[in-house]
Amino acid sequence: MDLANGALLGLPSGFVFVFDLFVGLFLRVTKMPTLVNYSGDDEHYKGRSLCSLNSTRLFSVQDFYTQPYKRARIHDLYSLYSNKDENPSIEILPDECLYEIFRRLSGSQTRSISACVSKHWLMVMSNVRNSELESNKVKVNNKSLNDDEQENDGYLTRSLEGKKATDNRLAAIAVGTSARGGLGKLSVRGSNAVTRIGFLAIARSCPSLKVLSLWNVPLIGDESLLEISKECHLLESLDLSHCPLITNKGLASIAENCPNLCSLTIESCKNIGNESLQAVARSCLNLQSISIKDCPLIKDQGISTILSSSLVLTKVKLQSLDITDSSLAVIGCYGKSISNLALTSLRSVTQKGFWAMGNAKGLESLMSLTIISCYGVTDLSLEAVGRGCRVLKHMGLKKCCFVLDKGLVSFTKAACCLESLQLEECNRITQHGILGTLSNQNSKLKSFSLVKCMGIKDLDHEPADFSESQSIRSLTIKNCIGFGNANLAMIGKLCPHLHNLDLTGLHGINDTGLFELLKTCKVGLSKVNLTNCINLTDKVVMAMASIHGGTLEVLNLDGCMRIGDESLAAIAANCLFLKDLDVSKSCITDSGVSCLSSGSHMNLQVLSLSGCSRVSNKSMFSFEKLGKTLVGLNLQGCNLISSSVIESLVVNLWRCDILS
Ligand SMILES: *[C@@H]1O[C@H](CO)[C@@H](O)[C@H](O)[C@H]1NC(C)=O
Ligand SMILES: *[C@@H]1O[C@H](CO)[C@@H](O)[C@H](O)[C@H]1NC(C)=O
Ligand SMILES: *[C@@H]1O[C@H](CO)[C@@H](O)[C@H](O)[C@H]1NC(C)=O
Ligand SMILES: *[C@@H]1O[C@H](CO)[C@@H](O)[C@H](O)[C@H]1NC(C)=O
Ligand SMILES: *[C@@H]1O[C@H](CO)[C@@H](O)[C@H](O)[C@H]1NC(C)=O
Ligand SMILES: *[C@@H]1O[C@H](CO)[C@@H](O)[C@H](O)[C@H]1NC(C)=O
Ligand SMILES: *[C@@H]1O[C@H](CO)[C@@H](O)[C@H](O)[C@H]1NC(C)=O
Ligand SMILES: CC(=O)N[C@H]1CO[C@H](CO)[C@@H](O)[C@@H]1O
Repeated sequence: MDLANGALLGLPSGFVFVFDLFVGLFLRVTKMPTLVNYSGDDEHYKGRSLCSLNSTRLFSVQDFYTQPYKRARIHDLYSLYSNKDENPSIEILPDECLYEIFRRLSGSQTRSISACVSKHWLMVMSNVRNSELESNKVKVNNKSLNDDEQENDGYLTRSLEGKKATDNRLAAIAVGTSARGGLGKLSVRGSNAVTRIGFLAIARSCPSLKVLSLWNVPLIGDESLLEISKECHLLESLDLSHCPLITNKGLASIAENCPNLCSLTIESCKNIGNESLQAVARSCLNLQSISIKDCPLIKDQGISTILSSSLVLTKVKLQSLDITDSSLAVIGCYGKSISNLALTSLRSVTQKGFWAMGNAKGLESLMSLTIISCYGVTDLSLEAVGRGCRVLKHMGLKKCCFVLDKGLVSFTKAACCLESLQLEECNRITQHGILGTLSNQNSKLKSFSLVKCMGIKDLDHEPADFSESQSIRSLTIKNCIGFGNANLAMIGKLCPHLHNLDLTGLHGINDTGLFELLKTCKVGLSKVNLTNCINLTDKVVMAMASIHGGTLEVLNLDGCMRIGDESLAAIAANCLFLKDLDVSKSCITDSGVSCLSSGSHMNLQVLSLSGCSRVSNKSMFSFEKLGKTLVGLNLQGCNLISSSVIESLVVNLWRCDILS
């Protein structure tokens, strides 16, 4: 058809599709057959009111609609449009009219194309509700939505960040996604430009929106949330961070209109207070996850209401809030459904609060508890928490400086289901606390981790009375500067069933201590991380290779600067199951790499040699041999390997990811 094909007529393509659209609209409105099928009969516009017309502005269009419809007319129109002196006539249509026209467009592609015509059209188009699209009316809405979801296997997602986040973009997203099952997830980050207009578009076009996340959008206020709440009743997750203009009004309106809300995150929103949480508590009976951080107006009343009224709440995170002991008591009484709880920097909560939380014994589903920077955690309150949380499996304590050894040991005795315990920067915990924790025979503890606990010193004598742990499989002692050889040897005796060992950054241990541990392990070690254990030498690595070579799968010796070629030779000879080896910043040379490559039974998949300044391009042949199994090779900072060698490796080892 020549009319639709502007190229044939030598017309600018922009003009043609506007025109095309316009003709299409006309036909649609007048219910005429398509132009291709034009029968030649004159038909008249039946005078159906398009919208509330502004007669002065609409005159010429009315005129056009009521004219006999003939090919000649259309050619007149061409000349009309192509006359540059006049405004394109279609622009004289009032928004209401465009709106009516746009909602009759069939097909998402047509709508998207029309939205590209101008900002003005885009804005009008984006305000057409999905439910108002003529082409959608035939479908049963909820059925088709569900089908689309399944097709997409998740949400249709759009993220806008920084300068890219504007109202026009939002409007374009609104139009572009409306037909594809609808936008499911929208996130806007760090924008000063988006306003209510953009959210109005999203709200109208995306009734299926389920996840909305707004971070650092300082100009967004309640109006935007009001628009969303009016249309997007399926919203399930709302995440607001650094949105200072949003107040209780906006959040309450979401709460009242979006009964499916199951996840709410509020961070650094200084105008959101306890009233909106009360609204959430009243209306959002499906709320399963709540995270609130650094909101000065949210106080005990808000937290208590929400925690005491929800029956399905499973995840709770509270950080830097001005709440007191009473909130914790409420959590302890009513938090029956909570399985994950994280409490951070609650400065006004005292020992009484944590004690009450445990003693109330209501936290009957709590599996995972993390407490960071809370001075209220003391020996007394920690033990109460251990007794109160009967099914607790994972516990993390960080920067809780009032917990002593006694409290730690009685907590682990009381929390009889505990499987993993992580302590970080708890500086009053000493070596005695560790031994007490590990030598508890009834414990189910599988994994124990100590990071930067500065109170730990080396044992001066071995305790006379201890019992082996039957359960411990994983042990991490990381960056504890005082931890020494005697501790390590003792741990070996206490934990004979270790599989995984991480001793990152222990400068206080050397071959002597590690060798003791290696000897006492009854089952083979499979993952060993000795990153930055600077005093270890080849001797202990050779011992490890011969004792644990049959089980070792991952070995990290990054930064063990005394380790060299002898270690690699022992590894090549003994560690047949090793998959991942890191000897970065060690003093290995080409001959070590060559040993590794001739260990023909090895099946190494990842090898890291970053910063090995003595490995040169002589190793090229070895790398090619290793490359038969390698999927990752790190050669960063190997200054003796020239770029031409790297290039040739990249070509020859095309299955392997090479970092250089
Ligand atoms: C013309 O219209 C008739 C009925 O309106 C339709 O069956 C036919 O397929 C159309 N032809 C073309 C070429 O579109
Ligand atoms: C009709 O349009 C004209 C020109 O755009 C405007 O001045 C006038 O207020 C409009 N009238 C109504 C009733 O909207
Ligand atoms: C949605 O679908 C369900 C069954 O699939 C039906 O019972 C319900 O009435 C539908 N709702 C609407 C608004 O069409
Ligand atoms: C580890 O090495 C440093 C210096 O290399 C030394 O001062 C320290 O005594 C060594 N520690 C042990 C336990 O060998
Ligand atoms: C390891 O350090 C201890 C001191 O903790 C020292 O007595 C011992 O000789 C060192 N062993 C080796 C092999 O350097
Ligand atoms: C070993 O520890 C270092 C430092 O904590 C860490 O970056 C690395 O991922 C660990 N490696 C393995 C294999 O666990
Ligand atoms: C090996 O490296 C040296 C410098 O480190 C370079 O001069 C030489 O050309 C390299 N050999 C090959 C084959 O790339
Ligand atoms: C008990 C309590 O703290 N209530 C407060 C809830 O928040 C509003 C302000 O947002 C306060 O006025 C209430 O006192």
